[in-house]
Amino acid sequence: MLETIEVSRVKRFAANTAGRDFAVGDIHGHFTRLQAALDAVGFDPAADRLFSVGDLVDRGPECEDVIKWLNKPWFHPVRGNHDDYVCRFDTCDIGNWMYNGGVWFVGLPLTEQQNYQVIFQELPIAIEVETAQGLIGIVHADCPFPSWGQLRDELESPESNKRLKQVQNSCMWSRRRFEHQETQGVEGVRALVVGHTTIRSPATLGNVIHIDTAGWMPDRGYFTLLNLKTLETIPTARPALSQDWDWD
Ligand SMILES: [Mn+2]
Repeated sequence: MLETIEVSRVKRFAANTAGRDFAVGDIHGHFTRLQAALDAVGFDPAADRLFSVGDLVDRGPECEDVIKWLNKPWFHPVRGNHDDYVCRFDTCDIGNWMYNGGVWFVGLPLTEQQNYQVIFQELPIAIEVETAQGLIGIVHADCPFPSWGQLRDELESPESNKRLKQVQNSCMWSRRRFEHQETQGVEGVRALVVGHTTIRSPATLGNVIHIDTAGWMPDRGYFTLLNLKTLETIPTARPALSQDWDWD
């Protein structure tokens, strides 16, 4: 596979000269539905790569399949706020996590929980992918700075643990940009790809592309795949869904 340079919180990928690169929104334990979306674009595991905005687990029925997916050499997720619960399972507010879909984890044997924790702690907060047209940034929820370079610096060389925690939490939790419909975008990247905020169809604010079209909500959503070279989304139009009326 292509060479990667791994640092603790930001993972860089060289351009994919062999195949296509896609990004997908929040998965939440729906890997069968994700595979169907990949099949629909003729995803080639020998050449193509799939980047994920994280939230791999909670809520859906196939959370434990995540280990199988993390072992696929072409699957590259960042850490979402739900993945971060796994990283902090022994110190987080378990009641709050269970309320938000963490029930699958709570009943696992302690050694298995610890195994998940070790694996999930390797998930980077940010990914950057080179394309012929420029660098693509990926975080779960938001880049809390006007430039990608500043985010990279803050994650790689934080001035304090407190500051790092704030920055990471913004990357994983913030809905500020979408709620305020901010269009100034992020300097230093061709595009920033995010999930976390569930939307009816993909939305672009400046150069920030929101792709969580709720593939993890049966009947209400679908998986959008974003081609990182062309920035085209697939499917190109929202498919007919049985509970379309359920959206605001
Ligand atoms: Mn999320």
